[in-house]
Amino acid sequence: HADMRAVVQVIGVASALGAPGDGPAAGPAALERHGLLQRLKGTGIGASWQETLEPVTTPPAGALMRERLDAVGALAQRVADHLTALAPEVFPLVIGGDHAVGIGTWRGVASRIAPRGALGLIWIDAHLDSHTERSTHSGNIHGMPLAALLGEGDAALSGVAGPRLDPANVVIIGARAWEHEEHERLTRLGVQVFDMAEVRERGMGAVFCDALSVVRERTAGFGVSIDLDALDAAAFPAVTCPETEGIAPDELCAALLALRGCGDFVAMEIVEYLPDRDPGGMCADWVANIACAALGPSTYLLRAKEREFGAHNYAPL
Ligand code: HAR
Ligand code: MN
Ligand code: MN
Ligand code: MN
Repeated sequence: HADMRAVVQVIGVASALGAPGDGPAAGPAALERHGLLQRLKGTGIGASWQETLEPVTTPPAGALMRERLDAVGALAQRVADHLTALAPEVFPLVIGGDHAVGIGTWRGVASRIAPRGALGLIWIDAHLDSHTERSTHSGNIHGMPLAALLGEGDAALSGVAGPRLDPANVVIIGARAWEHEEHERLTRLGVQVFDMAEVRERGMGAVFCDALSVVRERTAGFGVSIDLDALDAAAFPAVTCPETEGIAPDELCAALLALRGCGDFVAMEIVEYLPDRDPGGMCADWVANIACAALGPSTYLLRAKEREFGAHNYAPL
């Protein structure tokens, strides 16, 4: 496939089922209004926004864990089914919603590529998202999606159709806030964590390069899940759980450019955008920069288009 990203399809998931407030549900519509699709097209790739999915049921505030797990599981199944049904040449870009939507995204993407092999996943996040309903301190399900994808915890989440991720094919980048139970789970399973201290010490570029090697080695394809709270809260405040001392937005964009050359990069997800905390749209601009850095045309394709149309007509970022 010479130009797989010719057919990026944006899929919004307007859900806050996993978050403590309902703010993240407004993320897809706000980013759409702010011109995310136009920015993607401006890089020279083909892109469309066909769909924004919504929760099947929304339990009332203060609902029991059982009811909330079932609602998140039902939505995840719907997202997974939607992705599984996409034409093979489509590259999905899922826009959350809180990070619990990732359960559906990555089970669906793993199902798509299952005939060819296993899925690798880079999880960029300030948090580890590896609690179960038994170990959680907050009760918020957006703290559980990675555990569920690895097959741990309540069957409503871990039993969503599609292959479980193999811990050997998963890495986390940017973590700096976690509870001991989730760290112990990842250590037991053998998931590699490039925490924020390591990013600071070695640089985002070097860490991202190592992460790519891990998720590409034994797999047929890999995805990238970006929780925007991985970014430094001072530069990017528009998230539910802001954490200081994070990745600089331009530093993330620079690293993501490496994805343009990866023919086995099969899907991306950007979650936890909170429009309430972005009155000027500064963070929405960063979300577009992030998507364009990762999904813009490969340098090879850009050079070909420059030869055809002239360099000034193509702005890769
Ligand atoms: N570990 C904390 C909890 O379980 C914080 C989880 C925050 N999760 C997200 N997505 N915002 O990463 O509540
Ligand atoms: Mn997070
Ligand atoms: Mn997360
Ligand atoms: Mn959050």
